[in-house]
Amino acid sequence: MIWNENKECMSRDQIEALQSARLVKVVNHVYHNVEYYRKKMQDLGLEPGDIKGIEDLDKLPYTTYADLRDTYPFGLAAMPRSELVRVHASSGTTGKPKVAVYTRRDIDIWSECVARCLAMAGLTKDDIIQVGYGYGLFTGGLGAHYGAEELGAMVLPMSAGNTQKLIDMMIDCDVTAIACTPSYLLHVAEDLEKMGLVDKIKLKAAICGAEPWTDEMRDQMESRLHIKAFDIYGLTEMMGPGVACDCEHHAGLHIWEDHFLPEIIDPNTLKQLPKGSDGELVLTSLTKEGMPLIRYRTKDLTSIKYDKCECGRTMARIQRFKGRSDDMLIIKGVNVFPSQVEAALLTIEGTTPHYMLVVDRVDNSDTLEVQVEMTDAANAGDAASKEKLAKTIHDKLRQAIGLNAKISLMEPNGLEHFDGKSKHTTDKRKLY
Ligand code: DLL
Repeated sequence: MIWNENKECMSRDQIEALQSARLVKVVNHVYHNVEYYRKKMQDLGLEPGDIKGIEDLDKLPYTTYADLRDTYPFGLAAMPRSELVRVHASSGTTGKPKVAVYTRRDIDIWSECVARCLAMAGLTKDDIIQVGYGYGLFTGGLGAHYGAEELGAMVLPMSAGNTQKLIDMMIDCDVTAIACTPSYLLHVAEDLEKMGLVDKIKLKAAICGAEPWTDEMRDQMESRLHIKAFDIYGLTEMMGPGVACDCEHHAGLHIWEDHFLPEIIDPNTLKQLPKGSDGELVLTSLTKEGMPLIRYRTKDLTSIKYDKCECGRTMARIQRFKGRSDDMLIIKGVNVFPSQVEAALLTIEGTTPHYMLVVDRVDNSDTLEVQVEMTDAANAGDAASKEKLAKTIHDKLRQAIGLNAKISLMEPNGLEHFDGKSKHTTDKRKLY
């Protein structure tokens, strides 16, 4: 089912006319209400009147994580505090998270975007949807929740973590759809199989995202749980889940172009690339009031297809993600930057800045091992002092990144040292 046919099936001319009108409006909005943007534009000698439509997009400055960090927490808010009704956040490269703020209308638009995605997965008001994304500052839980309510479905706000309860409720309440990370769904599948309960579930669809996943993972979910699995994309800075989602043809993720204006740029030259090229996805908020972002560099590497999809929707499709242009890892759905680990290690006596994050997936669950070189003094200590050091590192990292890592203490020079740009991650999961 198409949730909003008037918008999702517009002709390319209509889409571009709407985008141009909305771009002019949002540029005026940020110029007049966000000092940071006004200054950025003035530094380039730009005035709002210079932007007449999407053909002028590349005159505008980019926005990056650094801009969010410099203005943390509310420096990019474009509405008075009294109009802002919600805050969400996600990890940044160092201590400060990326914060997003929303007006009531922003939440309504977000809900519609997610409702469109759920409808694309074949769901209606008759469905019973379990939300297994985390509720809280993370956008996954509340984003999927509001979208499911907008659809009119019945929502079970489970959050992530208690798999036994999720399975019990899934069976007792005849749950027909689940929204959670793809790795968590495979974990649920495994538990259902172990308990011999796969035949007892009524699940027909899963809406999975927040981390990269593969076609092979989709095949596994579909064959083991007898469901259809859909890919949903989004990021806190732009809104949360529901920026894009794939339809039953799985030919890319339809991006809601009436709310987000996509471009692909070369992450090295920062030049806009022709349609269809591979590069970094850059998004401009077209309708957000609370904190619209202009040309936000997502760091996600992909390409975009603009031809009409067999499903009838005309909205462009983001192709399979090919990686990121920074070193962010997504572990158990949590965004982790090596720099966060490094900052934590620097505060612990006995460690050096030589470390490696080794990520793997064992029994469908992500694992993180942090290998850390000790100083000579720490290395000379006895087993008890090393155990204490490993525990201190574990606890500090848990505080810094919210994950339990296995800590492997290495002897001095036990890890490779780099002359040029150092490499701090080894990802064995092959997700891209
Ligand atoms: O992960 C929002 C979300 C929640 C999306 C629930 C889908 C479902 P952040 O925590 O800000 O927001 O992380 C955003 O996660 O830039 C991508 O690198 C990655 N990501 C999100 N969805 C997908 C996906 C949420 N479907 C970052 N495929 C993004 C690949 C994804 N990567």
